[in-house]
Amino acid sequence: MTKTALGLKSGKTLRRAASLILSSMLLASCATTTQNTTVATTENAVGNPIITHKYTADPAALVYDDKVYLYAGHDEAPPRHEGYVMNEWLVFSSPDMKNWTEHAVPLDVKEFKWAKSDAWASHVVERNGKFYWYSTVEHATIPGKSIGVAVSDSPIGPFKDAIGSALITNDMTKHTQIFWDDIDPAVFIDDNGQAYIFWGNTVCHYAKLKDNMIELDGPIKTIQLPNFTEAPWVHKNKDWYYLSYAYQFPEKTAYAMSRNIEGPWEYKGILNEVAGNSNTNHQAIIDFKGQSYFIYHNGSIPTDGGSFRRSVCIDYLYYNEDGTMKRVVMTTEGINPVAVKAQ
Ligand code: FUB
Repeated sequence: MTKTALGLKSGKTLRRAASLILSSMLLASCATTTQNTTVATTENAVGNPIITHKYTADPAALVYDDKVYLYAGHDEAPPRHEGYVMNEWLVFSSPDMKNWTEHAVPLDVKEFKWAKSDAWASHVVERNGKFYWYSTVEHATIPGKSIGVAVSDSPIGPFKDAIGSALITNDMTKHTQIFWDDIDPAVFIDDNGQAYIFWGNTVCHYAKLKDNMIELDGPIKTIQLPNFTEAPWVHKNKDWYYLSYAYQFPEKTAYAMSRNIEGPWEYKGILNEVAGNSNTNHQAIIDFKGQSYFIYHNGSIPTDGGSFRRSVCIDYLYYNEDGTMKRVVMTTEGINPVAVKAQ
């Protein structure tokens, strides 16, 4: 384990502190275990960030078979290091959004032999019983960031490179001069089975995917969105498509809506404010058991948390009657009202 966060909840009850100490001892005793480690129980899961023994960033979530799978990048930058150090991705699962189990590391940059570093933002989707993990990495020979795909028969992996080369490289997108515009994939499968991949930094790109999920199907297009920085996420609610994204820098989250996955998209405003102590925000949006959730990261873990040592948080998401989304209220107590009452 890279870090425990006993200091995080200081000021709460002794009982709670004792519970945290016990949990940390349990975590410490599991330090060399790579399989199915319970990282949070009803006792200590309440509150944001939801994971405190490791720094986790760029959440993506998948609802499958009555469970939520949370995929995240692993921020490994040492204290005071101002830059991303990210070599692997992590996976956690939960039957109830409160109790989270950490599984063995499912994917490492080294799995992509053609890549050299940077396990940046990613997204996992399921199709026909297979799980496809779209991952941002730095390409070893084509200058710039790129997107690879790994595949597994299980949502917790292990995942293997599905292509043996990148799906998207910087030389395929000529809309900007920068080397890091091909990041942050988000895949959406429409009701008619057509899959799309969205991605980008400063420019929002999208393209169709073939049924095999590992080839683009047609041209790369762009979407004009005000102050688009990065981190697109597409979801559907009733008859509306939503495209949320990181807005400006430091990042808020903004969103647009459309009746059609291919647009036109109408900008609707800010969904989430700048997340505490982090210049990035990186949202995922899911519905689970009748409730909508907004998953993001902040830099709130004392003393070393920050923009390069981030932590995943979850808060509720609500819709208005007209389909627009209410602004997210970021909380420290998180999404467990029963346990909050018990404090
Ligand atoms: O984690 C590295 C980068 O920071 C991600 O790709 C962006 O979305 C931002 O969160």
